Amino acid sequence: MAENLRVAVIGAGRMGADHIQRLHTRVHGAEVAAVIDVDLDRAKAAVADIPGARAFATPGEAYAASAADGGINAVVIATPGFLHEEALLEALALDIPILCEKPLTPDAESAWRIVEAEQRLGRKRIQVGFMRRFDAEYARLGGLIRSRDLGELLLLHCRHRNPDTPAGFTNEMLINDSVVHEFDVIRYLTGEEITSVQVRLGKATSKAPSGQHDPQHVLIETESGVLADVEIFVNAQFGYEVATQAAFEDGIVDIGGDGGPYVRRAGRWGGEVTPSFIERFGAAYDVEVQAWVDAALRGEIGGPSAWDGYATAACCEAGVEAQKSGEKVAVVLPEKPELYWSSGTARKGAGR
Ligand code: ISE
Repeated sequence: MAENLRVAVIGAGRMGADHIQRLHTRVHGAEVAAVIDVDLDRAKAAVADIPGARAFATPGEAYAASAADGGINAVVIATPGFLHEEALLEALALDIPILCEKPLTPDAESAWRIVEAEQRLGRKRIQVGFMRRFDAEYARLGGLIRSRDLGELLLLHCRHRNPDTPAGFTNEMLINDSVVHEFDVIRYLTGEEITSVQVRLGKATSKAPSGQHDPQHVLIETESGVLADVEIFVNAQFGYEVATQAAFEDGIVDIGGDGGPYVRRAGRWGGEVTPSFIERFGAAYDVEVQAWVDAALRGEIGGPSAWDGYATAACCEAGVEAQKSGEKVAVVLPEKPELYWSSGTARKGAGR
């Protein structure tokens, strides 16, 4: 692999623009070589301040230009999920490192096609953008669980609150777009696959757009019987909160509470509520992208794999079915392909 990753970013929307800035200004060992967006003007605007970076309307055009001059040797996919499969297959065919924003693809069947394509290639090229694994507090909690300092982990209580939802955010997206992170992080923390999902719909807020039942209560079980409950509340008004409480045999651990500064002024006390996931997870995104770049330069991936993307897609499918039926729905996975066995966890385990 060359000295620097020359990255094509596909999609210059909110997440794409964020990654472009990150790669351009904060990440070492990589540069933005191209930005691709169906809205060519948006792509051009995104590269305007980046010397040498080019704008294209399609990945095909960018790769064709690169075939002549070798301008691109890695790709970040930050388009909406329904466009991921095609972009992933194109990049896999080029055998270049890929960082794909979550979800890997919108459903388990298409996610499995990606897993199969990567197996045919014979090496892991895809890292999925589950950034919570790179958040310092989640990482510490993961370490505590693995160390067994507090005994066995028994329960996880997860709060996932957003101030509001963008236009077009459907009821299924509470699971597919938001709870998907909890599925991944529960798998990461426990090192186990999720075996069932149930969704309970209680009293709903009047602040949700029509079609959304908000909040929802999601109940999750893992292979060893760890129970996790998730409050997903995406029109919570007050601000952004992603927090978890873990109950162990010998203690309780909380992560994700509001951080300082804690200000006392004119007879009052208080601080600022985190406004959105960009502020809550900004540092985690930086660590994630740097880990991807560092690993890509060694010919590896530096985080969650296509298997993790597939397994969470299967959890999401069960979650959406559970939303509709109210029943506990089993998550049944095929055996993890050998390509994704890690040295520590062999056949089993959720891609730690
Ligand atoms: C959004 O896509 C994210 O990834 C955020 O982390 C999550 O909190 C939000 O619910 C999603 O819509």
